[in-house]
Amino acid sequence: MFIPGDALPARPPMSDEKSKVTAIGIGSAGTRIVSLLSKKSLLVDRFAYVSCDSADLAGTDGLGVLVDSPVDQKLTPAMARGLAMRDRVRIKELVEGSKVVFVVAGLGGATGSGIAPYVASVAQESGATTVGVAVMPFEFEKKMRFYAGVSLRHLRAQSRGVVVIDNDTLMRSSPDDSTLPDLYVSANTEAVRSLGALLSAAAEGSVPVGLNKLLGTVIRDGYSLLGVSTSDAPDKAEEGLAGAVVSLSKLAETKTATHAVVILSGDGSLSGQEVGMVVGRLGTMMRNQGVDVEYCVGSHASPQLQVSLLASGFTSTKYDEYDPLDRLLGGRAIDDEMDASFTEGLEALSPCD
Ligand SMILES: Nc1nc2c(ncn2[C@@H]2O[C@H](COP(=O)(O)OP(=O)(O)OP(=O)(O)O)[C@@H](O)[C@H]2O)c(=O)[nH]1
Ligand SMILES: [Mg+2]
Repeated sequence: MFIPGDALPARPPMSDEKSKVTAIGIGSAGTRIVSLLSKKSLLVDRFAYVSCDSADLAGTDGLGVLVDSPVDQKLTPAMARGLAMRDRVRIKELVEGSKVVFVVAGLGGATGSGIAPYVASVAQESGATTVGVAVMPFEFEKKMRFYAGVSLRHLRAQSRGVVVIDNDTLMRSSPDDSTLPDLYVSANTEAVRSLGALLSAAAEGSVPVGLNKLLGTVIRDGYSLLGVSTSDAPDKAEEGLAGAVVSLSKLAETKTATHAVVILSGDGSLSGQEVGMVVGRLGTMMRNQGVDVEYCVGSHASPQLQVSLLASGFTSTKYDEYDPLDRLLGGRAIDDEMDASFTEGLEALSPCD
């Protein structure tokens, strides 16, 4: 059982762990995705979790910080962040000694949106190269867009790069009558397949992208966006790649990307020629001959080919509209974190007449 504010279980000594890669899941979506990721064999050595909800931590296996929060109030992101600030020391312990930290959260709720940028700032301060992984709300969650947009801006400011994964992209293969928990399960499987292939260590039948190349793509001005697709057609490499480009084009103009990583996961029957075709054709499909392409190949049991496409350097994305404040301010900064230390949140104050 997690005790509020405690990091459990006891952290092993970190002195000899300078090259550690840590993944931290925040809030409900973040903890579920990182917990699933921890079951894969990856370049990640340490898995950790932060949430205001003990139910999120109950299913995890690793280091956890339960942020104590009032049970009688609906949290806002600013309140969640203010509460997490009291656990700074324990959060710092989660990232201590890490060279690279991935901070994973679904944005749009209170916990992930509020705490992910804070955890990223603590990780950056500890000297780790910090990468945010932000899962953006479903199309039907319009009310969550504002928090998600503001949090994405904060996460970007506190990280070296942000990988943005759209929940609508991930639920593409779910049947129409899926329940919300079903949608989450299939979205998480899809997210972990792509992230897992990106972060995989060398294994038989795989060509890992390598952490340096991955970070080289992700640490760009702007966001890295993920497009995904599957194919079992005879020309599956071509069809899968085209589908992934279409999926990406729903998030941003593919012709403005500067870097891309293609992630191919198949049953091992993919020929070198097919891989070469994918890498060679990507520029044409993205209407972008200048895009710099890396690739990695992972293996799985199904004959279906899964193609994920991570691209960065976009001049604008669909998420720019989620944060109208940023556009209104035109690059000028305001202190919109100022209510972080009020547990009541600004909306609890009486309006001025
Ligand atoms: N892919 C995926 N998305 C999820 C999952 N759980 C929630 N989401 C989405 O992630 C976004 C944030 O939701 P939560 O993660 O539930 O929010 P939270 O960070 O726990 O914040 P609270 O409001 O305090 O519960 C929303 O768009 C949700 O639809 C999940 O397991 N997988
Ligand atoms: Mg939650």
